[in-house]
Amino acid sequence: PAERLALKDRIRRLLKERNAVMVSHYYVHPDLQDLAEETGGLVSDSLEMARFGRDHAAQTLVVSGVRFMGETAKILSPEKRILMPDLDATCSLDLGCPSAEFNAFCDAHPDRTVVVYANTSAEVKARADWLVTSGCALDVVRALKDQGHKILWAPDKHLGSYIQRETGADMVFWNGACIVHDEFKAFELQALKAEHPEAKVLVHPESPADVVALADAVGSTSAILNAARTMDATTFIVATDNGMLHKLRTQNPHKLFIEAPTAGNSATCKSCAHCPWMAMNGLAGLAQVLELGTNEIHIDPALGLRARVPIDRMLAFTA
Ligand code: CIZ
Ligand code: SF4
Repeated sequence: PAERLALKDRIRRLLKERNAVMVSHYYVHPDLQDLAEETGGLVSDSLEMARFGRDHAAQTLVVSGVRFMGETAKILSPEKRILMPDLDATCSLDLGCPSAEFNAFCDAHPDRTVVVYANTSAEVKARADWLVTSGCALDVVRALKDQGHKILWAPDKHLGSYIQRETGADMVFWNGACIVHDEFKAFELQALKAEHPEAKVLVHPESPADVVALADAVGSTSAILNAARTMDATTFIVATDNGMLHKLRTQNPHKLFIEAPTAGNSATCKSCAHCPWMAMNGLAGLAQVLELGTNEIHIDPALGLRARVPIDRMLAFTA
């Protein structure tokens, strides 16, 4: 604990010395969330992290999250220095959607508008017409459908099929999944609900359809926070990365939050409700990065310009 406090002090001092501001995702360690907020930065989802990074005056931005979040920040602010605590922090959705195969998939469906999730590489974004996060995906797809578009969706199949069920849009899907949300189990969730009949169930739409079907509220991390604040209940079962519990509990100290069940006790569980890549972000790595200026994100400028088009569309749509 003494070491942790010393590291946090060092990070606060270094952020100031470097004129740097920090954004943290809801899924990283509570220490990194608290540091971002205490020092004038932001804790949020990837959409608001991107917007905040773009609009902040600081020329050095520290992104605690996973690789695509740092890349999006760099694409939006090529003149800024973007640092990350650990450059190996990636995402199963990004890894599962290599750009060569993705381009071939798009080539096979030339009549479709390409909508990709933020959790993708710069190369995949560069091929997209629209970028979305879970916070705005429903509204974007609904608007595209109303304008007569047919949609190619990548990479999260669960989020894509949820959006198709909600909007009735004509969609084809890339076959990707988030290893964290894919592990939530409907049968076990039903049993937990029976033990807590008064509880409301909050589910992130990267979860399988049978888990989404048991939800009282389905939505992005921001929507889950909003539901917990406003729903008339004191007990909630939460199906999203358990990093979210920190914000949920600090915003609602008198409410009870229970983690939704995963296949956590089976040998097949790869994540057990916490993203292994988000978990790579730590105080020691962050202090070192600020000290040495290492772990900078670089994006080829021409690629960045192309990848920026669908990101700007999303930011304008949600402004
Ligand atoms: O699961 C993720 O990585 C999420 C929720 C990203 C985001 O959009 O904030
Ligand atoms: Fe990717 Fe899932 Fe981790 Fe989010 S929680 S970064 S979607 S693997």
